[in-house]
Amino acid sequence: MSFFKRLKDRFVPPEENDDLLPLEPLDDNINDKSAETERTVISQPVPQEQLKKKTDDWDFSFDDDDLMSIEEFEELEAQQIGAKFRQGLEKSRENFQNKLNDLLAHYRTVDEDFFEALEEMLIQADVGFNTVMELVESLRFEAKRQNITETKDLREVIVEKIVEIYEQEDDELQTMNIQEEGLTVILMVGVNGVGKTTTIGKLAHRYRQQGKTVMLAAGDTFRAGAIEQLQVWGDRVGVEVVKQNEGSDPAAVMFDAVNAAKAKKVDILICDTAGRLQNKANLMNELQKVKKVISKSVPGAPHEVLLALDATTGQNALVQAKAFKEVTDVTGIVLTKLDGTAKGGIVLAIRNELHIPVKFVGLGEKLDDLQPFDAESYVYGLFADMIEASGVESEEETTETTDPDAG
Ligand SMILES: Nc1nc2c(ncn2[C@@H]2O[C@H](COP(=O)(O)OP(=O)(O)OP(=O)(O)O)[C@@H](O)[C@H]2O)c(=O)[nH]1
Ligand SMILES: [Mg+2]
Repeated sequence: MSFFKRLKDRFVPPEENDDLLPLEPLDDNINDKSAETERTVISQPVPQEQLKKKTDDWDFSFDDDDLMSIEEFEELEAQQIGAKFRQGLEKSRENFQNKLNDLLAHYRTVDEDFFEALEEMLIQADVGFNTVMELVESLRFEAKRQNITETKDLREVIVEKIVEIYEQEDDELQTMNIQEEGLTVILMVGVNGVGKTTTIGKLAHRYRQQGKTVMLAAGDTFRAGAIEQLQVWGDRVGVEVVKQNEGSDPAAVMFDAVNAAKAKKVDILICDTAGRLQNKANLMNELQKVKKVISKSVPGAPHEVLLALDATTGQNALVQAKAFKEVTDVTGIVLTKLDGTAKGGIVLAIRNELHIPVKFVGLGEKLDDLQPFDAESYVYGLFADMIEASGVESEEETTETTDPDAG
């Protein structure tokens, strides 16, 4: 099966399923006050102890006539994820798709001029110099191997190579290190304003939806209003926030929080920290102190140190990541505000040049706009129209197929 066809089958709902879509958004914008009031009526958070008890006693022996099968559920879920990436990457898609189509129209034959123009296009989309060189080199090779002479026949190969270049790194690291037994501690770090606190709120929501109990630690004692901001998220998602006064020692907050989480047998503790500039040594050292306090109370913790990077800052995000990587073991990146940039290629640069997996991407400001990163969902978001149009096109061109394995 062709690569585009596979993506299409995975993410695009078949015609007859149209009545199931568009899917209801899980939640509304935090700034939308009217929706806020309405939501509190419909979805009062269940107290966590109750939730835990409830999921423990669940009775699965009900009549299953109205239930969808696991396969149907997974299909619907994939389509929902596809729709999220499609929506969140709209700006980048306009950029990537249009430019690629322009290139293919301008350069009809596969030659050095075409590859150079492609390199330039990808570099402008923040893919990162080294990654672009590697990508285009493998395209040159593939074009030769498959004897592709017309650029239009390279379209699918280009998209496929993007996935390959992302996935060549170790796959195991991609998933979150969530403990099956006992407490998991997640530490969120990053410079000011990148979206740490918002991401914590979204993450807490995600884990709550999976039936886990969650607690938050208000480790940003530095910025005025930071503790209140986290508390708003805590109230919204229905999870407890451990906090002290503004100006207190963040390591002391973490100490309290870890002990409270252990005592209450919470599944996941997510710790907020103050935004810090990567070139301020004292603040960076403070992170090490916070980490030490956590690991003393829970051996092996923090299980994840997530670095939030703002996708709209482009190559600067790479500079930040390098600096944080030097002082602390960053286990994953949360790339926020991907919806706000047309240069979504930054994902590839991060993965390929830093060797840190992008674990989540922020695709908007709503609660369910934080999605686990997945290379295929990402390229679907970047090239959705092209992918969706692909079958139709090839039906028209069946006689012209260049795939040596076809027929
Ligand atoms: N569009 C969009 N906006 C986002 C996303 N993630 C965060 N934001 C916005 O980014 C702004 C800053 O987010 P915060 O969560 O306060 O950032 P922070 O890193 O905690 O900032 P400090 O506490 O000041 O260091 C807010 O207006 C968020 O709504 C995203 O994925 N997409
Ligand atoms: Mg914050």
